[in-house]
Formats: sequence, C-alpha cells, structure tokens
Amino acid sequence: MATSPEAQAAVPRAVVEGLVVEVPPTGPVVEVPPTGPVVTDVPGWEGPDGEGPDGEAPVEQEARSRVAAVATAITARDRRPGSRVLGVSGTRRPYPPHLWRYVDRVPPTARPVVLDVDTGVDDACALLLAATHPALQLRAVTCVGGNAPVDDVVRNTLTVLEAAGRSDVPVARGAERPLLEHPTDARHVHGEDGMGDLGWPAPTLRPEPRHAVELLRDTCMAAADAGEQVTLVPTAPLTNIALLLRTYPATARGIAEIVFMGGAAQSGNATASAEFNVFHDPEAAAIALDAAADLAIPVTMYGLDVFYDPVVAAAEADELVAVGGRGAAELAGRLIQFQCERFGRDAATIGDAGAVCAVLDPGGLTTQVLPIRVELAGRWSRGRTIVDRRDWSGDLSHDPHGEPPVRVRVALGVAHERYSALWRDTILSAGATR
Ligand SMILES: [Ca+2]
Repeated sequence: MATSPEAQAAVPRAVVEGLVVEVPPTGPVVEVPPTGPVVTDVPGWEGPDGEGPDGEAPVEQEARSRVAAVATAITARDRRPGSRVLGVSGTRRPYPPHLWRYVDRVPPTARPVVLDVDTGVDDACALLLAATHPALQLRAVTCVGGNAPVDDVVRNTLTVLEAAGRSDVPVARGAERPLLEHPTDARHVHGEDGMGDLGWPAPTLRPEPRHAVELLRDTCMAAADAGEQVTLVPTAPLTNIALLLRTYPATARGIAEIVFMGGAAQSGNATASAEFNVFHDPEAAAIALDAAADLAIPVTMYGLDVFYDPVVAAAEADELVAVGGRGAAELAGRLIQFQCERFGRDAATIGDAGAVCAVLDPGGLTTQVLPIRVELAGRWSRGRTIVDRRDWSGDLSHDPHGEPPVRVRVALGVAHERYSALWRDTILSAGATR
C-alpha cells in the first residue's frame, strides 16, 4: 500500500549527523555511522554508547554536538597533502584535501529511488545527487525524449553515471516521442548534445536491452516482492510513467510516491501558460496524474513555482570543477558554469535536482494539496497545469466543471539555500569519484 508523504514524515527515524571530515594520515579517525555508537580514536572523545533506542533524541543531540566539536578541532589543525577522509554512513570516498563538509540528516536506511530523465543539464544535476547521496539507493534510471532526442538522453545519462562511478545502475531507453504531440527539444537551453556541449568523453557504459517501461515495471515489482516501495522521480515529460501506470497498474504496490519536476501553479516557461515537461507531452501528464490518483499513489509536483530558486554560484561551480578527475564534482561544476555562461548570470539553478532534494529533505518544501487538471485543449494554454487555489466552498460547489479527480501536493515554496547546500555539499563529498 502506498504511504502518503505526510505519513512517511511522521515515521520516527534514527538520524545522526553524518560527517565527512579530513583526517591527516596519522591523525584521528572519526566514523559517524547512521545508527549506533559514534566511533572515534580522538583522545578524550568518547562517542555515545548507543544504548538508547535508534532515533532517541538525546542520543541524536549528543552525537550532533560531539560531531560538531570534533569537526571544529580537526579543521583547526594543519591540513596536510595526502590526508585521507572517512565518508558518510560507511562509504569511503576520496575527497579533496582542502575541503571538508558536513552531510546532514543521513537516515539509517537508504531510500530506493528511480529517476526518469531527459538528460538535460539539470537532469544531470539531479542524477549526480541521486547517484552520490548515501541516503538514496538509485535502483535504475529510465530515459525519455524531451530536452534532447532519446538516444542523446541515454548517452548523456550514461556519461553522468560513469562520472559518478555508478556503473552498477541499470539504464534503459524509453519513449522516443510524446503520445500525441510532435517531438520537440530544448537544445537552445541545454546545448547541441543536450548536456552543455562540455566535450566530455563518451561513456563506456551501455544501456540495457529492456525498454524503460519494462525496467520500471521490474524494479517496482522487485521492490514490492521484497516488501519495499520505490520513490519515482520523473524529471522529464511523463510519457514513460503514463505508459507504465496504465500498462502495469500492479506496479503501484511497489511505488511509495511520485515526486515529479513539471507543471506550475503560476506561469509557464515553454509557453506563457505551460511548463516544458508537461507541454512536451500533455496527454502523458494527464494520464500519469489520473492513473496515480486511481492507484492511490501520492504525488508531489515540484514545478516552476520553486524550480528556479535553489541556485549555485559561479564561484562555487569553480570550486567543484577544481576537484578535477572527471568525476561527479567536476562534471557538476561544469554544468553550472555552462548555465551561468549561457544565461549571462553569476549563479544557476540546480533545476531538476531540486526534486531529488525534495525526496531527501521534504521539510524544505512548503506545499499544499490541491486539485489539478492538465489543459489538453486551449490554443494558448495547452499543457498548462491548472492548479485550483480557490478556498471558498461556495465557488467550488458552483463550479460547472465539478471537482477535479486529481489532487496533488504542490510545492509553492522552497528553502532554496538549504537545497543548494544539500546538492553542493553532497557532490563535493563525492569528490573525484569515478
Ligand atoms: Ca528534465
């Protein structure tokens, strides 16, 4: 059975602050696992004894304060070349010796996610976060035509996963065109190759033979059979998702929720009315939302009302690029640099990556559950998500259209600095992994 985002947020989770910290080769060793005792060989510093139940507030608070104290002590020391780093929740990643970061709120069990993408500069940003955050298990990535033709999307997606060192994640090619609309693309935003024309080496990874819809089905059903549920994060036209939910409705029992980038309560970008992903395939968006409502899958819409707000400054992009090694950090920095240059700004949005942040940190969104319809007709408004924000029951009960069957949790505000930091710090901690 699907669990609502509200119900999930209410589940107490054992949360201890994870720490990524520089450790000189012969210096102290600090490990902060997501649960249980904090282990350290820093003289005079004893971790919590772990006797409290997981998630018990005093243990968490003590861990946080001790971690903060150790971090302060260590960062005050001389930092030497060749120092090594212990990562978060047992992961050990190379890390640039001049940097250290906290990674906040690492839950004890990584949450399974699947991204459906049209990579895409900002899809790449989303993939880098999903591929490197220790609180997520990226189970699969499915591709759809959108920002670029689907074959370019597949190549770009494999490029990103290879840079992030995630050759283990299956990637599948999906719908090459919308259900009804003629395909278009957004190369004027994303570059000729769809991903910033960075001149990055072609990937050695290959997609798997299954169609994206089959990979989605198999991943969701495998999760359901294991008593788990996957969070679907579409950051692209919803063609694959519409096909999945109508063709294989039984997959709903393996889907916890859908957090999609698309739509807008206010204005559009592809047209004055419509956001690109929904405009690209309005029928798919309408079908996906209707099917999700039919199947009681909770849906969060991370749309244009919040999309542009989390930004990363050009100077921060330079810091990411400086990590080098053609890994996740360098690629992330170059994607931000590309956008800054293309739009002549000194900062750029993390775009679709905000939808992944919304999975990691749902409290960073201000949302309202609202009725929604996708406009499939209007000459100037086709592809618009019509979000009903009226609050007077008199208007609602006299509306000749009746009540929309679909209600969606609509993101209306975002703690943008929190999301920017989550993205930047996670990818910095992944460093030059490749
Ligand atoms: Ca996208």
